[in-house]
Amino acid sequence: PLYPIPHPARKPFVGNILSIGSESPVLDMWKIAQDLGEIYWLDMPGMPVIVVSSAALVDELCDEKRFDKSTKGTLRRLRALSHGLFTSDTHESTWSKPHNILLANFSQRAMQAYHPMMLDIAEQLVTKWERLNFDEEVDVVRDMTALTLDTIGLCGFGYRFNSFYREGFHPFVDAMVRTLETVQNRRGIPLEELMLKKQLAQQRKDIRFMHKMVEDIIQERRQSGADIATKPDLLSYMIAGVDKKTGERLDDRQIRDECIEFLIAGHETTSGLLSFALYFLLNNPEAMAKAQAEVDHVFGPDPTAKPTYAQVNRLVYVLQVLKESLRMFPTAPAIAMAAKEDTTIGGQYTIKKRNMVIMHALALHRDKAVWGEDADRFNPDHFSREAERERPVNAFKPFGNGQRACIGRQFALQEAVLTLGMILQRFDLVDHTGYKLKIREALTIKPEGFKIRAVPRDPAT
Ligand code: MNH
Repeated sequence: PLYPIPHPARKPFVGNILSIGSESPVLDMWKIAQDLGEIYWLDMPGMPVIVVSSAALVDELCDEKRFDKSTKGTLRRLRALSHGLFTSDTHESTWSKPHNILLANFSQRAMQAYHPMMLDIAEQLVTKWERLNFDEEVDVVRDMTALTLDTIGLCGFGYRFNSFYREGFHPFVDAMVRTLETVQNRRGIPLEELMLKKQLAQQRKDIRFMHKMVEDIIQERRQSGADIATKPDLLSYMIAGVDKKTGERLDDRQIRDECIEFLIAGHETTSGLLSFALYFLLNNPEAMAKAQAEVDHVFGPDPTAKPTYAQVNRLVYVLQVLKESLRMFPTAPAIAMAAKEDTTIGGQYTIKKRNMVIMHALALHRDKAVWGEDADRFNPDHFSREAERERPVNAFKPFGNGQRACIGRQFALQEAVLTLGMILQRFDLVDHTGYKLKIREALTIKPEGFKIRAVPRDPAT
């Protein structure tokens, strides 16, 4: 029915739901794109889903006059936990108000205020690694998750999850991970609520727990009398901020939901990025050597010196490494969009307003038409200044699009450059298991079971 858009063979009743496993839907969609090309559609429960993956067609999706973010499905279900920036539709005040209030606090200039807190957590990571014995290894995803979670907890609302002082994670994190899993397991098929009865009861309990904990943090902050001057974190900005358009502030419920959404949107994506970057550096000795030489040059000869904010911003090659990792494996590998009115793309494909359109960033980032013949090869030179200037603007989309793009992108890159810089400053890394990449997909993607050794560098070299 969506002719001439191609589609894979369907089964009676279930359509294409079996082509897309719940284990790795986005990777499955990537495989189908390799067979069917830049656009195809899937017959999914409730609606057809159109998957778009070429630079030429994605460029049209990025036209905000014609397309917008869609919250159908997973994001809509997440609203039981939080209804804020990330899960709202663009026309809702739960998007525009926090967006207007917070945008300045995520600008490049605002990052300086977070530097001491980011450094605090990054030091905990490298201290842990320094104290490992020669026969102990690093669980990369675990430690990167600890780092990003603790960083957003501290910069977000002055709370220490203290993940480097525990065996597992803080109970809040367990509740959040369970809730995200349950939300993702739902696919809108009949009888689902019955099948998931136990999980849904657990979810209600988890949500009550998370709400209460963040409400208490907000209340404590209000009673403490701390403000932007004494505690420059996102919570202070949200309490003080006024939306210039409406003259309104955020109420405590909205602030609570934003705090929760920073955790959801901000920690897995950044930890996946750092994990993939380490994976690629270990598999590309030349890039590793170049990155480490840059760090030595910028941070200076003392391997224990604390990097300053200005130094972090001079690590341009380290930033290229991180961007190239995000190109190869964007940790938020696909996003949902919809047409504002029925429209046509590629001069021939009709997109109805009710269709869900998946912008497949991972597939887009491998389009040889814009990335060249070496699109599948890790090469930080893809992000040299000249290469960036010459490439079409919408060829690289790890952070989503337009006004609905990631508000935390400078924050994530600042944190990632600082952390990767400090790791390279202090350690030589060893892939002692000869790790073979295996990607685990939840809402985001990560290298599963990736373990390394971190050998403290000799201060003399
Ligand atoms: Mn983040 C939106 C990717 C780090 C907070 N983020 C998005 C979107 C993508 C994304 C893609 C768009 C989603 C959609 O269209 O449905 N985010 C990332 C990646 C990283 C990341 C790849 C790290 C690398 N994000 C962060 C961090 C924070 C954050 C860190 C918080 C400090 N992200 C958000 C919020 C939104 C968002 C909030 C929703 C913004 C909006 O809709 O206005």
